[in-house]
Amino acid sequence: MKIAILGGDGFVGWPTTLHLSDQGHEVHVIDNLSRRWIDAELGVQSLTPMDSIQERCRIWHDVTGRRIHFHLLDLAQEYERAKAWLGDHKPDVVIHFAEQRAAPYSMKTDRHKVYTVNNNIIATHNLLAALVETGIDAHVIHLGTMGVYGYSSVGAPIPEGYLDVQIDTPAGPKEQEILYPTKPGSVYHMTKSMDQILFQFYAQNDGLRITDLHQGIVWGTHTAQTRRHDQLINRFDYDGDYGTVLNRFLIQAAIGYPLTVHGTGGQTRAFIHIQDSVRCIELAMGDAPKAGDRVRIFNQMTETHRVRDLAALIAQQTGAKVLNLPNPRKEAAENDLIVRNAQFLALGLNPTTLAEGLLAEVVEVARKYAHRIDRSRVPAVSAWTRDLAEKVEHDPEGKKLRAV
Ligand code: USQ
Repeated sequence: MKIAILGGDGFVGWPTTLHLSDQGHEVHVIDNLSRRWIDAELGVQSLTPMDSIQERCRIWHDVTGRRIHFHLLDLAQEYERAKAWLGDHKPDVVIHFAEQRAAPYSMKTDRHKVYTVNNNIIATHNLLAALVETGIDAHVIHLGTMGVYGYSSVGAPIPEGYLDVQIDTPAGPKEQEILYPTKPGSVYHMTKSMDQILFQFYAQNDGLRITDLHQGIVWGTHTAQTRRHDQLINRFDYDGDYGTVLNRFLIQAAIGYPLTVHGTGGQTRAFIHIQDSVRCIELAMGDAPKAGDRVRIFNQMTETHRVRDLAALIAQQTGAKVLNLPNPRKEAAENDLIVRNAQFLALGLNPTTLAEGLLAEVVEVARKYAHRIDRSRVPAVSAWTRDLAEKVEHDPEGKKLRAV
């Protein structure tokens, strides 16, 4: 199949690109390289040394003989070029990763909020409008987030996207299926919640065939394909804005930094290993909805964990210290989470869980590249409100205090 991967240079986009190219598909990466620009803005770099996208594609060709085609294009800002590209290439599948994906980055300042909303929502809408205009019947697979459901305790398992409700009508109670009510916890999560409405409209109005993957926190770094050459290595974020909790704890353990647990660490979240993430995208591709179907929604996660339990597990395995810090985020101190993921299991997903020994692999990668880590970028300092900003801990290691 001909596949366009929008955002194919990113943390999940790149391994997905390699995975699908390895399977013999014709893969086109469309990316504006914004993630690399944001590294420059923040003054951080991936823990792992990343080559340019052009060099990565060249190495892949050397290793496998397969071509990955790269197109520099900004989906949110270059609507006409994006439409022309789609019209010329007529992809069978469009996988949409082209969104700013960090909650803390989206909450840094008003400028970051505006950027995240403009980029994410316009990118999604540009894609949908261009598909309708060009008449291309591609299967759109979007990387959404578990965070659209919110992280408060509901008590009941979270279904895959839709909720059966009973409403009172003059003729008596009536059953109805609705999109699960969203409760985003950041501007980033809010944009993904709004994407859902765009998808619902275009599926119903124009018969676009759309799958929305509500993904949990991705952890790990290598996949079968990124392992094949040093220069195919995936990016790995550890900083306070882009690093996600489990990967952060693992690099913190590797460099003797205390594990930065926010508050009591009572938040329970959904997780998925990067290898399963790319496999799920392949499975979703093989199970496309038909024109006129409702948006197909999968919960793309394999297990749930409480943040403090993860910290305790890693501390026990590595001897790291655990530090409870004031939480820079506005979120419940504690939540429970039960999630349904039966659809991917039925399609043949065989989950890679924390128990499989891969935690040690990440610590090993972190130790190998530890010299590239800037410890001053480890603390998470983007606060959700002005009040919380005043309480943020900028120096969890207590370095400045010791110097005094
Ligand atoms: N946390 C800590 N210490 C840290 C970092 C995070 O305790 O050093 C806590 C946070 O307060 C939060 C939880 O860990 O309660 C998860 O934070 P995170 O940064 O790992 O994840 P999040 O901001 O939710 O975002 C990430 C990805 C996003 C994806 C989302 C899936 O950046 O793209 O959509 O995970 S989910 O969390 O299921 O919504």
